[in-house]
Amino acid sequence: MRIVVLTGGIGGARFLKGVRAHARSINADVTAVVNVGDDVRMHGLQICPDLDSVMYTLSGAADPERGWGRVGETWVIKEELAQYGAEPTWFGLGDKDVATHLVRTTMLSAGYPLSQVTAALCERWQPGVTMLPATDDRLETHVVADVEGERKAIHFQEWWVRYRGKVPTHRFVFVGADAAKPAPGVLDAVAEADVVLIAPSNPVVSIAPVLAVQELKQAVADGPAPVVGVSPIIGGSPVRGMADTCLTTLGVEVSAAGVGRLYGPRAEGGLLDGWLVDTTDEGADVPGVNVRAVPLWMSDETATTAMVAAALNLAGV
Ligand code: FO1
Repeated sequence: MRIVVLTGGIGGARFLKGVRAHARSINADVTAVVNVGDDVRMHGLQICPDLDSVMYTLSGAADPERGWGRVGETWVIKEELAQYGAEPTWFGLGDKDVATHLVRTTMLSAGYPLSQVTAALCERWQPGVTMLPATDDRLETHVVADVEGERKAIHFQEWWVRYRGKVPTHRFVFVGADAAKPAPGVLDAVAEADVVLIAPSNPVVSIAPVLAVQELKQAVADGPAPVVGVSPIIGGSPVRGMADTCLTTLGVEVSAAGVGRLYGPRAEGGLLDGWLVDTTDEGADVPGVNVRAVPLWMSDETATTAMVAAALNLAGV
């Protein structure tokens, strides 16, 4: 069996641990199609937060509290940069993490596409799933917000890290999306998939930038594989992060049903055949979509693996 997961962010990385565990138990292959909208160039380095969160989390190298960056990290480079007053000082680059960005930036500068760079980094980390960026092209999430007394578009990382999303926010723009093509292997993976899962990631800034790659979204919507999503909202709140702020900005109800309706039923041009919600959201109404309520707290890998089994069961695979 072939499982494809659309994913981004820290929650998505944690979800993938359960997907990998369940896949191993049924001898299935997993391909993670990972958001690149968070990617940012800082201090001359190309940083890919969601790809790195997946790679580090699946290889046990991620800091379990932060969910991003490396466990046992040191911050000498960050402190030295601050001593030079080298902006941005609000974005923390760990010393071990910098090595990843140096290798990635060197390979990108030599002309390797991000998908090949990711495969090269995974040689070391062996995540146990195939990791594909949604696109090798430039695609960046920018946020139109009122900051320092003016309305302007800032990079997602500045919105997320510097301002913590605590500024009047008006729009999310996926710069480059209209020209972005699916990375090599993505369309084949979707075409050959027995099931496509949408991870419980932030629907607005982690999943939407993946779906902004039009050919990718169309391939999922038109593909033969059943599509089952997992709600990132439990009992009206996101498990972590700022999905509530993001959904409110879009005028979408902050609920399991609201996100299910955002992705929409496949029969009406949307993506979903099935929608997994937490037991507290039993009865969530998503017209045209098969909704099932199971425990969705990813308290540990066993709980996450049970969620994945429920998702595949809902997909009928
Ligand atoms: N998140 C923070 O809250 N503060 C940081 O200083 C920070 C640095 C950072 C460096 C590399 C990296 O891969 C991720 C980093 N993140 C940081 C997390 C990042 O903003 C998020 O992981 C995603 O972009 C949102 O899911």
